[in-house]
Amino acid sequence: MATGNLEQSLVLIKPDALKNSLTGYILSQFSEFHTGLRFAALKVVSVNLVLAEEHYAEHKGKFFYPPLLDYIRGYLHYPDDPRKRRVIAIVYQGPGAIKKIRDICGPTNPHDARVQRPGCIRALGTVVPVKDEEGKIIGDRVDNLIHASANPGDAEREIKLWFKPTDIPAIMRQYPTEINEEHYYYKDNIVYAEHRPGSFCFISPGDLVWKTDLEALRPAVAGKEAPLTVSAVVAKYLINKESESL
Ligand code: 3AN
Repeated sequence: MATGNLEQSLVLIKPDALKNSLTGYILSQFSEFHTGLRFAALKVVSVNLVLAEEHYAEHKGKFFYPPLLDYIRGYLHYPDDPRKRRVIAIVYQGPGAIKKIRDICGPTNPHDARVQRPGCIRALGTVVPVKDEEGKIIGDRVDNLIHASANPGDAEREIKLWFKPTDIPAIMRQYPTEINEEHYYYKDNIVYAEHRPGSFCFISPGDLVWKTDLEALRPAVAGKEAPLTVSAVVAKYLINKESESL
């Protein structure tokens, strides 16, 4: 877990922020000049279902979980334009990165944000009623423009979920890596040590991978219980592959 001067945080500029052309504004709020934080990694991501489910795993079962998945995947803001369904994923690094970024984002709910921290990024967000199948309002959907890691443990989990080690310059990598020596193939939420029809090889010998991913893959291919789900390892290897159904 990275701390001190090297602390890292994952920021996601979500589809509602992109739709409202707030990217430049958000980046300027986090600029090194204002925050002392630096980019460690950045990419444009078409969010696959596996990645969305893993990112929001803690909310599984809550009424807002299904719309939350549609939201982060861009379906709510771009129902008719799949090309625009994406988020910008950024790793920031620097002293107190997590708290600095959370302070600039503000409270989760935009209504609270406007009252408690006028001027914060999420004060520009919105709240939309969620209805059940009969049309009855069952709560609110929170469109709050931006995600930011809540604590060092979440930052580590989220950065390793969205980024491969090689997406981050070596000198800025904060979590242990390993050179892999096996082949790992994936199909339908199962990892194999050998090729199976319809599977694809997502890690090959010589690839640099997160140590914790290998610690999960080794037992997973042996059919044993692993410390991490297969989805949490594979999601980043599915990013920006061609199929929306992944
Ligand atoms: P934060 O993003 O401030 O860390 P989390 O992690 O509790 O907040 O929630 C993740 C996302 O889930 C939020 N950004 C928001 O879009 C949605 N969310 C959280 N709590 C609620 C809620 N009570 N009702 C509707 N949506 C929520």
